[in-house]
Amino acid sequence: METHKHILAACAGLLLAAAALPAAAALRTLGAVEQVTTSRDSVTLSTAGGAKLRIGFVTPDVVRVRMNPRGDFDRDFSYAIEGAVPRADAVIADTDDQLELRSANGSRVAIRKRPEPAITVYDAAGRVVVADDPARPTAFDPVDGAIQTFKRREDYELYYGFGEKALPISRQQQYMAMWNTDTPDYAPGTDPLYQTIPFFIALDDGRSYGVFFDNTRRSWFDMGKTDPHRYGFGADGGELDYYVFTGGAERTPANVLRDYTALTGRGALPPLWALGYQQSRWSYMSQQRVMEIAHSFREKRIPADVIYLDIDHMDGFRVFTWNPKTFPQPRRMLGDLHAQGFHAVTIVDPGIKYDEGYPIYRDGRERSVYVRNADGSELHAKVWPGVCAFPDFTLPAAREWFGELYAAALDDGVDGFWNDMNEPATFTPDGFDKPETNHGPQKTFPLDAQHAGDGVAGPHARYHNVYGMQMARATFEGLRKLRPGQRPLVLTRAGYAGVQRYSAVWTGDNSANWPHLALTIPMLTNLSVSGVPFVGADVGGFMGDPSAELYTRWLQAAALTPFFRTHSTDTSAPREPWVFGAEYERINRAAIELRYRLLPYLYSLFAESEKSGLPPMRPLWFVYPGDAGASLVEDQYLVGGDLLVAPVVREGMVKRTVYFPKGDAWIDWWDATRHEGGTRVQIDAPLGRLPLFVRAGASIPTQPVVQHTGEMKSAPLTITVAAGADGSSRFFQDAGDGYGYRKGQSRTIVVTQDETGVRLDIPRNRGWQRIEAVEFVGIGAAPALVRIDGKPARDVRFDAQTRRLRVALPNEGVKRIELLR
Ligand code: MIG
Repeated sequence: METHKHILAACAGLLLAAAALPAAAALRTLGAVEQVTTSRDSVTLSTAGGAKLRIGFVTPDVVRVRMNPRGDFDRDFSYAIEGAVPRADAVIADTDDQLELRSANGSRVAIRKRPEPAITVYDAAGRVVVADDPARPTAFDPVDGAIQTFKRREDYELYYGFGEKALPISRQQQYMAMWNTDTPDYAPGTDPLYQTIPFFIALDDGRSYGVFFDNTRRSWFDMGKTDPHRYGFGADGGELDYYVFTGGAERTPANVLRDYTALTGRGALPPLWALGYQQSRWSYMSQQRVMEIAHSFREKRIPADVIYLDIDHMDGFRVFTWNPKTFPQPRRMLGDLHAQGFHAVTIVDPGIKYDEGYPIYRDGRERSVYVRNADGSELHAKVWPGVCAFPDFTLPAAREWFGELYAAALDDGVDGFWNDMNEPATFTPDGFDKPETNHGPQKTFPLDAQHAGDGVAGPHARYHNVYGMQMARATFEGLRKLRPGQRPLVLTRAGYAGVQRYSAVWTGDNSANWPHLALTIPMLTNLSVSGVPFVGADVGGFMGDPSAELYTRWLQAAALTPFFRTHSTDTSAPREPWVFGAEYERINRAAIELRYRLLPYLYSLFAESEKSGLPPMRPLWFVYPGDAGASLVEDQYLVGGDLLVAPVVREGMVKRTVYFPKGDAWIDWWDATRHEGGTRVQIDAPLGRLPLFVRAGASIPTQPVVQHTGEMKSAPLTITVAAGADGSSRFFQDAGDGYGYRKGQSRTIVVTQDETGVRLDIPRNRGWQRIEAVEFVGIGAAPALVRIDGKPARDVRFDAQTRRLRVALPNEGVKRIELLR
């Protein structure tokens, strides 16, 4: 905190005395470049002030800049990046005042040598991507090690990403901190929250670039708040190590995200069941209650796949135990759940009860896996079980040890795991007599606690932000080893850049009010474009009790978000989809059914995401960067490229305005009305309706309602074709779990639409969901004749009310369907 104020004060000082650094500032600049060493891919510079810089290409579209004020570089290691950072050759020119690096595709970096180093990155067309602000040269604090850099800012440039922020969709003119924090009941605007993802995508005039500041200490971004003409970032210490993603020749956000996730990893395809509806609360207090809930879902025919067991399933909150009184037969309970098509997820916190009678605690101590105080003693802090010790997840042996602890739970039949409290969060110690604030320093480990740092031991200040991610990693890697044939479901509250390699993320302790519902869209879309595809918010709002209307609207809004779970706090009223009365129950069921009808599409998007890094949930600007009308839309989202969702997020509203992005036309899912791109239209949204639109030209797989994903295998698919434009779509099918899909055990179906109908390319079916029909939505009237591979189709139905034309396929060998007027 101190350092921050310090740097900000220095900046404010700079504003007053623009000519030179004021004497009051403890910040020092680097000084002129004195020595240059070049290699095939980078330049290494020494400055008059004793700093070292290295600038080079990672790929022809990605630049890496490193600066260490202390004259030498740290170990080149990153928790965000798996393996070594790639390097790409550059053509380097060194003249008297300037250096220039040019990549294979023409992107360039120019480095001015005097009076201070100033770096400008250009795209292949010669346009400036990122430029150091010469008025605010890169600087450091020689006393405490803080570092910072400022870039010039264009007036209309917008910034997205930054992981998990309770802020409006674009973060221009915002100041944001990065320090993983347990912030229950956070108000919109609260910063920081649980996750640290120091990456953003900029958008100006239809062109994008990205910046990733890879520093695990407390860091900050000032995106033009102090001065609209510049933005900057810095950290309390460490290196100034950052990447500039130029976005390639097209300068698209998709290219930026592809390159960022090529570096930091991509979320793997989850097991199909994890995309079903999930029901949670803190806590279902007994085995019997859990079974009652499961039965109710099946009896009321509300589809669901997963039930969560929060902290009360444990014996005195000791992780990896069961409460013998309330959960006396966990195996039987889990077996019964499985028999009904449910999967179960249990919570696992990092705190291990300091209790000599608890074998896991003793084992951990004997193996020296716990975090230590500065004096070398075992760190103890209070959390749910009382005083606890905490595995040091930056120690490989601790990760391995912790990962193996999941064996017993898996053997019992638990299917997935939920890592909470891993910011890490702690309770205030006994006798604490200061005000308890959301960001109080007592809420985590002391900054000088000792971590192994995967070979570079260091204080908590350095490793705090990766603690949660490394816990999720321990869980993920443990599960992969223990059940190599199954895809893990891990859910984590805290994380750092790259967390997507291990886990889904939920947005923590949100609240049961309308502003929080509205906030889910900017929060989840920004997390998505921060490289994390599997994201969700507690449906209904964790803290407090939603009205029936709020819960229903929330369920609808969340029905097509990647991670779809109702969850609530311990003191909240029951919150299952049926508790608000018959009318709401009917509407809530329909919202969940919609999810299941579209699940084959959603699943396919996850398969695509593993390959491309593109998230299933997308903000409008990301898909339509050239449409200025789309850039600040934060009450709508896209699912993949083909579905546009416009939930009602305000109380009492039964109509809402929907913006249709330019360049495509959109067909109303419910009544097939066509809307042209670039228009803003009032849409009816009675309580029972989620405004939903499909892009003309797109084809998406849909299925009949199933009660859980286990029923999908025998559920035949319908390809829903949004008529009115040419287009080609593809979707993916496989076994729904395991890794066969990485060895070719999957198929990709391609549907191509033109003026006369569709062409189908359906590879041989090796046990996947059968395709039984093609349904055209958005055609004005029934065609005079429908032909399948040249012959009149036998089974054709036109529903005049929904304007859907359904054509049954005699078999999967069909190649072409023609609609003749
Ligand atoms: O101190 O496990 O965000 O989802 O229900 C609260 C109890 C601890 C915080 C999580 C919440 C969970 C709760 N946990």
